[in-house]
This record gives sequence, structure tokens and C-alpha cells, in this order.
Amino acid sequence: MRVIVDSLEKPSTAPNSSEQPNASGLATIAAIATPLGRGGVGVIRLSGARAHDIACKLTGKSEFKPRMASFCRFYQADGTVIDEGLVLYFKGPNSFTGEDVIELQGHGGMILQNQLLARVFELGAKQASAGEFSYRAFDNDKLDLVQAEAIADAIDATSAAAASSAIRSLSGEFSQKINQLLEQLIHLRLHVEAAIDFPDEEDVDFLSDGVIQTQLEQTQAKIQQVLATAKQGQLLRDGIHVVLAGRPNAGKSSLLNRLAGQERAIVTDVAGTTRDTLQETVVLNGLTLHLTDTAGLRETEDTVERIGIERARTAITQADMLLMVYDVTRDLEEEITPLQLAEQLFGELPEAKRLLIIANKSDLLRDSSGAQIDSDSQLEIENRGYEQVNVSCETGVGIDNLVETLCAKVGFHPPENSLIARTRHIDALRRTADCLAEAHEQLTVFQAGELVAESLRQAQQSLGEITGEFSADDLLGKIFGSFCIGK
Ligand SMILES: Nc1nc2c(ncn2[C@@H]2O[C@H](COP(=O)(O)OP(=O)(O)OP(=O)(O)O)[C@@H](O)[C@H]2O)c(=O)[nH]1
Ligand SMILES: [Mg+2]
Repeated sequence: MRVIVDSLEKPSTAPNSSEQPNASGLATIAAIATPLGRGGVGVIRLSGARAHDIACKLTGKSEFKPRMASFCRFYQADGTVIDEGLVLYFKGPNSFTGEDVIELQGHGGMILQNQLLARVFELGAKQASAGEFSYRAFDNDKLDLVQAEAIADAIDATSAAAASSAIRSLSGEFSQKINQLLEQLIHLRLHVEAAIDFPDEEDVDFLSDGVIQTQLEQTQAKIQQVLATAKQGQLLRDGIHVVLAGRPNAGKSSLLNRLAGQERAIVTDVAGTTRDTLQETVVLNGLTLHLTDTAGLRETEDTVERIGIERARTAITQADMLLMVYDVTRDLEEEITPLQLAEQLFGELPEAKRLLIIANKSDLLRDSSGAQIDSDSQLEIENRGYEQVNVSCETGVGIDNLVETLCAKVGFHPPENSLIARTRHIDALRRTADCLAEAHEQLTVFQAGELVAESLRQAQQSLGEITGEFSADDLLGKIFGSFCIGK
């Protein structure tokens, strides 16, 4: 039987690394792990074979006990004291990186921390590059890629839900799901390879006895489940880019202020108030919204306004979701429907999944005549798969409904035990699903064992990219390069 589990060696040095391997292997690296600035405590972290030795030379001690805090003075070469604080020693492999790790907990503050770091370099450590500690942890099998990414995601989280999901991914929950799938796939490949290698076995026709097909379909279903979880995780991590667009004076800036819960944008009754685009990030119902307020769209001779409108158009093309805000008392005057207005404003009607229509100033409708939003146009909107929400930015009526509709439209459910995920993961899961669909076709339509085996091999390869089993060097470089120094 052929070898089933393909392997790909991890590279021996970190991508982006300024690593200078010496006789003892990798250099000992150091970096400030806490944010630079005023603070009670500042931490410098060292990792590598010389970490313990450097700590001894720095403090004049002969040794540190693993996992015990020791109060010490940190000395310059001439014996003057730089600072005093705690030394913590984690002996490899029982440390974050799997190597010997030293943490120097001195006082926070730029000058002290930089002096201490310079002294550590003098004693032989090298500056760590971005993500190098995490890379070493990955290289020493302390973390897989999903977990390493989860560390960065936890640090960068913009909502409490995103942070707790990242921590769940860090603990290995997401990796476990991927590993279970990998096991299922390997099992499946074993069956198929056996069917190819023993085609003449009597009584058994592995390819057509239905067992392989059933297993394949179960794996496909499982991939879809994980994909759905990952999509939620990606929304949780990245949020969505929402652009507020419409005619001047429709109430776009008022809506931004409502959603932000503060007076961020200038609101006046002068049409053309907003000139430049304005960004604000808010978390509503657990979903991070990166909002962009834009200049009202109209023909204009004003140079500044025209530049603003160009910027608005650029933002519109880049939006995940467009909120077309219109003034129910004015913007439909020429008897055009909201969908026609959208077509006029954006040049073409955006896809239904990218457009939410906001009928604003509903308070005025009721105040003046008691008239309601035109039911014919409402019907047209629904029939064509679009959605309209009636709001009043003045009174706040309808805003909650707007947020709920928006969340539903992008398929975001308030998170419960969700796991953080990235576009990279979703892409890999989709490719895996495609390979499995191909395998299914080769099996059921053509009974082509060799081709089924090849598609399954590719599926395993794509899936393995997620945790790092099959990742290429340049991908690793991209992932760890986006980390902060000291992580
Ligand atoms: N009655 C009422 N007035 C509103 C409502 N929303 C906004 N307005 C008023 O409409 C005017 C325009 O509001 P803005 O938020 O500045 O409108 P805009 O779409 O940002 O306008 P530009 O920046 O000029 O494109 C202001 O006088 C607001 O107070 C609403 O729901 N009801
Ligand atoms: Mg405005």
C-alpha cells in the first residue's frame, strides 16, 4: 500500500527572522513584551539557550530555580543599577516557546526598559523580530498555526465576544475540529487506497460497496458544519465595512451618530455638510461595524465637495454592506422608488445581499399627514429580495431593528461558544470542500479510484494548511510577520 500521510518539513528558521544561528543552534532572542510607555511594570522576555546565563550575568546570581520568582537588581557592566524587579525562569521545554525563557519584570517606562534591553543585548541576546516568540512556539510544536493566530487575534480583538472566541481557539478547540476532520479524511484515503491496491479481492468491491461513499458524504457534511462555524468566527474577528450613502441631507451623519452613540459627525440642515469620509468603529449586538459616513451624492461645481464625492464613490465600491439612507419626505419626490433611487445613486443596482435601504425621518411622515411609507414600493423591494428599514435618526425609532436586520443580512448570530477564524481558514475549508465534491463525482459517476485518491490527497493538503501541517514558508512569513514584537 502507498504511503498515505504526506509530510512537509517545517522550515528550520523563522520567516522574517534576523536569526543568526550560532554553534548552539538558534540565537537567544529578547524583546519588550509590554507596551512601551508609563506603567507600573514592564516585562522583557528572552528565549533561547543563553537566556538563563544572560539573566545570571545581568543580576550577579549564579542560578534561577524554574517557575520561582526571584527579586533581583539588574546591573550595567560597570556595576551601576539599572532597575530592580522580578526574574522568572521557565526551563524548556516547559515554556511558551519550548526553549528556556526568562522574564524580567522591571518598572514600566521607556528609559528604564530600553536601558535594560540594551544591557541584555550587550550580554548576547538578539532583538526578536515580529512574531518570533510565537514562531518558535509553533516550530517546537507548542502551538499550531490556528493557536498562534488566535494569540494575535485575542490581542487585537475589538469586542469582548471576539476576545473570548480567540481564547477558545487558543485553547485548541478549533484545531481539534480540524484535526478530527483530518483523521476522517486519512481514514477515507486508507479505504480508497486499499480499494485500488486490492482490486481483485473476491466478494469485495470497495469502490462500489457504498462504504466509501457514505464516509465521504459524512466528511463533506462535517466540512460544511466547520465552515459555518468559521464564517461566524471570521465575522466576529473582522467585523464588516458598512458605508452610509445617499443624497445630501438624507441623515447619513445623523445615522452614524446614532449608531456610534455620540456626536461624531457634524449634522446641519445645510445640504452638503459632510465633505470628507469619516470612519467610526462600533460594536453592536456583538458584531464589529466599521462605519464610513460619506458626502451626499449629487452633481456639483464645488471642487472640495466633488473630491468628497469621489471619495464616497471609492468607499461605496469597497463596502461589504451599503446602507442607502434616504429622506422619506423628500428623496422620492419625482415618483421614483427606493430601488430606482439606488440605481441612480450607484450607477447600477447593487446586489441584494450588499444593500440595505434605510427610510429615514419617519417621525416627519407621521407628524405631518399620518401617511405611511408607500406600500407599493415596499412590495417591490421585498419581491426583488431587498430589504428596507424605517427609522428616525431624530427619535431613535427603528435603530434597533436596523441593527438586527443588518446582523441577519450578513448571517451573524449573537455568538455563543464561537471560535475565531480568518479568511485564510475559510479559503482552505472551501478548497477542501471543492476537492471532496470532485472526489464524490469521480467515485459516483466514473468509479475512477485513482482520481478519487488524488482529490482526497488534495483535500487533506488544503485542510492541513489551516493548522500548519502543510503550510508553505511564504504563508508562515505572512502570518507571523503581522504579529507585534515580543509575541
Ligand atoms: N426630523 C428629522 N430630522 C432628521 C432626521 N435625521 C436627520 N435629520 C435632520 O436632517 C438634516 C440633515 O442631517 P445630516 O445627518 O446632516 O444629513 P447628511 O445625509 O449627513 O447630509 P450631508 O452631510 O449634507 O450629505 C439635519 O438637520 C438633521 O437634524 C430624522 O430622523 N428626523
Ligand atoms: Mg453628513
